[in-house]
Amino acid sequence: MSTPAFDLVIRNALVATASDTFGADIGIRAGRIVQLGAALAAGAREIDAAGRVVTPGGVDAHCHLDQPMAPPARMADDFDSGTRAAACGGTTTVIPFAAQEKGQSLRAAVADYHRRAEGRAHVDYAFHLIVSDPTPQVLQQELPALIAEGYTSFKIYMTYDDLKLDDGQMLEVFDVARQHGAMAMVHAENADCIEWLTKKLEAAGRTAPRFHAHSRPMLVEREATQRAIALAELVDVPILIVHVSGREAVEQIRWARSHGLNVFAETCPQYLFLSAEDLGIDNSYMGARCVCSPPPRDKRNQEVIWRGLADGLFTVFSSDHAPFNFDSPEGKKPGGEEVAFRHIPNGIPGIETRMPLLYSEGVLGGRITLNRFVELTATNPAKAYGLHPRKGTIAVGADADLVIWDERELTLRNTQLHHNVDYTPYEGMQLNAWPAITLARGEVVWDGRDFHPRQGRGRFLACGLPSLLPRRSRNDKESHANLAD
Ligand code: DUC
Ligand code: ZN
Ligand code: ZN
Repeated sequence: MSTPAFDLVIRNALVATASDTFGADIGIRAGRIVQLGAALAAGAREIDAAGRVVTPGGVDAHCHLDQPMAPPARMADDFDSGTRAAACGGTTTVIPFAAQEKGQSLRAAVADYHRRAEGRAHVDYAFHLIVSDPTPQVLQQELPALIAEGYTSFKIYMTYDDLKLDDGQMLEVFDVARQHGAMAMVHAENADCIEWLTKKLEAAGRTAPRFHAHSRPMLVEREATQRAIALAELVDVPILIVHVSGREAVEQIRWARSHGLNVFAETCPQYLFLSAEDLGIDNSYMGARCVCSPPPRDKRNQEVIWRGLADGLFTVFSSDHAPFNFDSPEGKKPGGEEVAFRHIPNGIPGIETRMPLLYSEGVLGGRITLNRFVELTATNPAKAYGLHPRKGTIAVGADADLVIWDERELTLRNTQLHHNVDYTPYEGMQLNAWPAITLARGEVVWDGRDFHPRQGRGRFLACGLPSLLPRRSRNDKESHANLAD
């Protein structure tokens, strides 16, 4: 008997990419897509996807796994549980953060993060860097060398005492991104405004979780977004504003785009499906479960975010999975106590629910097209961080990272999820879709009922440069920073 042409054939798929939807069989060999077409030859294994949509596996370009925290805080998910949950929710590539502590070299942060990931991941992963201490050594040597080695994106913070950069430092980091073609991601909230408001709230005894949202109103995000845009314009560098939460920040980004600036934007499920009320309408501590930054806003802001997803304003849709248990001294109750909002670890889980939430409410709810769903959850994040076309699309030569969708009604329960967190903020939500099968480089990792573990299956991906924009030519307009004449 002759050997089969493929290791696996997915028959009768309704294939959706960022640009097209078409019927095809998908032929897979050695973890890659090698043929797309009608009536492909037999595979060693076959899966019939008749009547089902097949999309690229998701690329979750903003999630936090096993990131070192100041004690007693500790993330509930590491690379084992985090990538398990990702796979079961249709995500086949994750990009968490190797975070530099002040005083630490970036190299040391990267080496430590590799140790945390090595041999543990079930799906492929790359790293963003977090630059919190841009010393001359970091700016002139470490960052350029790391970019060349495949760490081509870095996040900078405008808030959080242990992470924030001032405007001068932001300009320096942006300049490195410009010189080397890397992607700078910005957490845009004004630190001084937050501190001033927090002190006022504390003085008035307003320390329940819900006051977290009062301490970070839209204005603080709007101001920081505008400032980040101005700084990037000065340097003449593209930037990506992460976790955009509502109208006023969206307006700043629209302004920037209308003035020809390359400002990209990310949003997350919490800004579509949660509101400030989820932090509590009374002083209940249950609201700590939804404490994240920026905080969820209100219905009107949710609508603005939906519009931005539909009309192209947003480039990527990520989870910002930042996993802390609710009922834990390492999580939302530091040291076992119900604490003032300032001390509640920021972040909510969402790595497993990101794709099904947007498919259900966005695609099946008629708010975005199927192709836009693919663009936001897979293709654009792969392009923004230099992983395309290996990741983020269904094409000959791409990795066989695929989701076969099951359009059925279900009620979301934390007991059914695969993260290590003791709650989901979306408990009880009615959804209309969940992955029937997730394939990671041609292997079934999730079959709709069971997870198929293989720690170490996930490999580290060195990233290329972002490919959302054409490469700069030498004749491009010079930046304000170029003082040649
Ligand atoms: N905000 C962040 O900036 N990062 C992690 C989680 C959060 O809420
Ligand atoms: Zn952030
Ligand atoms: Zn984050």
